[in-house]
Amino acid sequence: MSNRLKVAPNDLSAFWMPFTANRQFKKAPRMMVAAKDMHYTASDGRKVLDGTAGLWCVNAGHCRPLITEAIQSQAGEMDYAPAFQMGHPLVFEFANRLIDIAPKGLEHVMFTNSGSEGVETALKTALAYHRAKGNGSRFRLIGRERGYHGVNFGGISVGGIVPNRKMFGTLLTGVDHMPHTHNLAKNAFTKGEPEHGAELADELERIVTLHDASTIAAVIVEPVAGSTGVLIPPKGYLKRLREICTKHGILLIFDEVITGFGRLGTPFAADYFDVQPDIMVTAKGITNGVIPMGGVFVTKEIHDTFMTGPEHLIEFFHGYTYSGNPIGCAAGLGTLDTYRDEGLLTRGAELASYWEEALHSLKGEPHVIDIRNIGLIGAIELQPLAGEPTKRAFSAFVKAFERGALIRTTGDIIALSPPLIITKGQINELIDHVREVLRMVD
Ligand code: PXG
Repeated sequence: MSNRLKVAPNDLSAFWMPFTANRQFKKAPRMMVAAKDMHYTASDGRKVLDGTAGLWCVNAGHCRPLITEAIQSQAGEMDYAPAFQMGHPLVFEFANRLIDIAPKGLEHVMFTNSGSEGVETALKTALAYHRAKGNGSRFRLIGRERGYHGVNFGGISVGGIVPNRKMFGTLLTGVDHMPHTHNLAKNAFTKGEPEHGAELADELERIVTLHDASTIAAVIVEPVAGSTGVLIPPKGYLKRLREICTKHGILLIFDEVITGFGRLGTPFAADYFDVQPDIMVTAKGITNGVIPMGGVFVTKEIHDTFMTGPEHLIEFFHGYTYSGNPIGCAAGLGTLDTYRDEGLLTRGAELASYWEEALHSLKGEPHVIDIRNIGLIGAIELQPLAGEPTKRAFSAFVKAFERGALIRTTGDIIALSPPLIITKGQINELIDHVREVLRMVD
């Protein structure tokens, strides 16, 4: 470790960091060098409580033995096997284990290497499905304002985060967006699902009327929007979206990249809201964030639609060199074993009310204009500094890190999503860190 602790700032120029203020970071780097369970170790030796499960992915906590051992042993046994026209046992075992816990109706899974690739896979599957059914006129894809579906062209096209889109030309054509559901005037400080806003699902009817259902392939939403600052669906909203999609023959895609694998206290958000999507995108928690991987789940109806024609022909011209690679599958199986042995896919339900009370105890602290929560997700929205949006929350993030807690900010919203192994004592500790930094920042 001693070597790793001595990273000098003038060594930092080669790496162009993702979604980072590079110049600011490189002047005052924040480095992690080790991790175990609920904590990181920073490069100055301090322990940092992980309030964000890395980036919403380390659901079982860090460096868990079953996952580490599975990767180590697979790396020595078989490192890679070709993914096209060849197989290896682990990928089939992993797929079966995933389908065992998947929401009802989702019976097949394709593998990717990230959430962004999962989104592209889902959108392409939707288009190809309709075409295979003889409905090639269904080419439109509908997303939502403030949606985040990764950073590839399909994902940013259906996504609704302006800085992620505006630099990149015309994007996909034939895309439309529903309005987001965030409404502070009506729903501020709601615990759990907000009362107001289910009627916003009817905006999909308006879009259908505008374009005609016969042109629309799919609607994609995050059941709970994460990256944009934790937007929790109003009561009844997702069920209404499902009804409208079904009525018009439109596929409903749930992007469960952050909600999948126990984040809401159920295995998936589809279970929590009792709404069945046609396609479900997952990543992050699928391997506890340890090996890059994603899984795209589809119904039997979608899968079987492709399984026609001569058997020697490839049914779907899509896939990646590393789809279901052995070490990723080993990590995934170790992850599922850990979730199962420790009951982590439902542990959030036991902690949710404690988490909710702890979070909402921040009401009345400086700058706080909203607090929202669901499962083991929390958000604290701050009044932006006049003329300097994002600065206040970012300064809270830096101060929290210095004090020993990792939080995440987006805009002027603090988002919290700890590993599902967090204890009540650690919830108190995390919230106390946030309380202290709110009292410290300008
Ligand atoms: N869909 C959703 C809903 C996501 O949250 C992606 C797709 C893309 O996944 P990949 O694996 O390609 O990054 C995501 C990713 C944050 C944060 O702090 C969220 C994500 C990534 C990084 C940071 O909110 N979500």
